[in-house]
Amino acid sequence: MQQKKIALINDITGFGRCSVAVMAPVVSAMKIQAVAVPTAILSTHTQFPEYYFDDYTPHMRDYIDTYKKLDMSFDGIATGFLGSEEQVDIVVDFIKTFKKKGVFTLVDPVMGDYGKLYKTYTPALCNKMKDLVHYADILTPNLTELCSLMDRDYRDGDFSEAELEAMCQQLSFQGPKHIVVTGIHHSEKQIMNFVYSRGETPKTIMVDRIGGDRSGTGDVISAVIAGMYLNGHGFYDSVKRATEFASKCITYCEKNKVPTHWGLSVEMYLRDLMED
Ligand code: PXL
Repeated sequence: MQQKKIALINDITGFGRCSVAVMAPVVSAMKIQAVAVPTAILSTHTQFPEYYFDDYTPHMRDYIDTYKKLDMSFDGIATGFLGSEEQVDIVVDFIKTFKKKGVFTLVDPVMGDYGKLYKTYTPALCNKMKDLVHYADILTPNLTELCSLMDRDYRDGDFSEAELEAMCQQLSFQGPKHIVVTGIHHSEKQIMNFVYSRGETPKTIMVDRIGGDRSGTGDVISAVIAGMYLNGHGFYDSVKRATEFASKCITYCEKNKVPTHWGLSVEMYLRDLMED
């Protein structure tokens, strides 16, 4: 049997365990080959007070062209942090070229958190991100990103399950069969993940809130979902495994006083993801 390959269209950030830096080891542990397609190169992620940001847009077409010429194929495509509006067009072209029958696309519409957009995400870029939704099989927004995609006010993150279902249903009509809204503030003690699959009753997965929010958590969760799904698991089981893995890493970080912007210590538990 051939090993599976996933294209990770995302930034490469040296310090802070986000995007490719954390997604590649996670999918590798799940026996899937990670192929990085960089969107930007950063020294640290944008939650640090200082970071070097090199937009990779001018090089992406040539980079991707070699994969076209080599007639390369992928089993999955996962997109994340994008650095410019033009990149969305490049990513759409990538998906159109490589999304052959049976290939799935996970779009993590990375744009912001806690009701606020990241510094590099202009309103125009956020608007453009809506184009990508049409190409997703799986969409993994947090509540901030869901609201931004739906042009809804964040309202301090206070949404009922019926409202979440209605928003997911509307988004699902645009393309993605599966949507998980991650990291919803449910109570002081718990975080809710809202799992929606078109035509099915939505389910929630509750996880205990352990300390403050940690950057890179969404990237770890997306990577585990992509890996599980590629390995033949259902969407709900994939999300469950992803949230359990992230919780375990977060517990370790809390116990060991890892600063919240250093990302999750996935290295400690990669072994757990290795299945036969
Ligand atoms: O984890 C999301 C993310 C990805 N990539 C970069 C980021 C962030 C969040 O801040 O700055 C560069």
